[in-house]
Amino acid sequence: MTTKDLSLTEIYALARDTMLANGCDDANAAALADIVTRAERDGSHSHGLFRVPGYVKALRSGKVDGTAKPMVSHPAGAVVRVDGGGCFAPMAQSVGLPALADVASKTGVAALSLTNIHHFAALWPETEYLADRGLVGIACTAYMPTVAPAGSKEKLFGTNPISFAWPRPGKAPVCYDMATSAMALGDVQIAARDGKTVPPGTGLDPDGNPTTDPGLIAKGVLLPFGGYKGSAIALMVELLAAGLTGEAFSYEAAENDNHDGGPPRGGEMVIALSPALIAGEGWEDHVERFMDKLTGLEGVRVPGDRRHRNRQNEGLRAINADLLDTIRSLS
Ligand code: NDP
Ligand code: PYC
Repeated sequence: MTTKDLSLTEIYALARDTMLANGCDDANAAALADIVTRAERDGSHSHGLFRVPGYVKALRSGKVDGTAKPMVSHPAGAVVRVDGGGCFAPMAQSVGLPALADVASKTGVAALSLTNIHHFAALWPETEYLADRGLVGIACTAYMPTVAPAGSKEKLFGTNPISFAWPRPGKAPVCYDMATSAMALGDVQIAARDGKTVPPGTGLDPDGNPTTDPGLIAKGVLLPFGGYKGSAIALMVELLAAGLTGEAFSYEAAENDNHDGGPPRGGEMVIALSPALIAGEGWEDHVERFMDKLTGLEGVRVPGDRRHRNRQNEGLRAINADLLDTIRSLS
């Protein structure tokens, strides 16, 4: 694979200029460029610049409104709702997350229901936003049918990611962020692009046969991680991100979508909990003693550590050269 080196400033400018050239206003372009840059900074490669062509397709087809102004409301005590007005998710989060953190810090628990949004990014930015403010964060979103529920060979679930972050004052949070499929679709697509195989158990070809060819899996179905257990979590994500927000289940998102290659309209559920208010004084030390036990075990690493280590490096990032050419041709 040929790559070209870009600084984080250059990555931000490329993403922002591409969004501006395709109908975004300053605020929407900045929100998107920020999320793309943070993904590249942390090494979330399947959800950084790789997603920009899809974002542009959604803007050009008119599916996404690059000038949307998301509206925040408070329909019930600890419930925050954002109507994204058809924006990409980061724009809606930019107004929803501060409101969520504010309520959870006062009440101990709060839920943010994001609707009328298009999510194509990683979810750790949402949960780490909360952890950076002393709150536990849980976020999930659905997608379009990509994954066969356990027992079936037919796709119904999205790749349905879920992220969890736990605050560690003075340290990077514990944070996992994972598709509930055996592999994220973006990583399957990147493996296909780079001519690699994927591990057995990742998915089935269009005839329902197991395969390690990512190109065939992209045309067939992905499997949930961990069999029926991952399938149950994917089911929970459908219910929280669509049932609880009132937005589209993955199958409804596909029915409503114009299939331009960009993210479909859907919802996201973000939950915030305050350990200071729920556990009370001393929660930090109590948890750190547990974390010491965990990290004292040979072979264990804390989820999020790889990204947080990458984040310390402010240097150049190697970007796929063909992807760069594609993105530059979009302005
Ligand atoms: P990975 O399988 O790469 O990683 C999942 C989590 O496990 C990460 O938090 C990772 O931490 C952690 N982890 C990995 N290896 C270890 C290890 N050996 N020990 C402890 N923890 C470990 O993620 P996925 O491929 O499942 O998902 C990739 C991204 O795709 C996610 O950011 C997700 O949000 C995004 N996505 C978005 C969708 C959307 O609709 N918007 C749909 C599906 C996925 P670390 O990062 O530090 O390696
Ligand atoms: O990687 O599975 C994925 C994905 C779907 C939507 C955004 N990312």
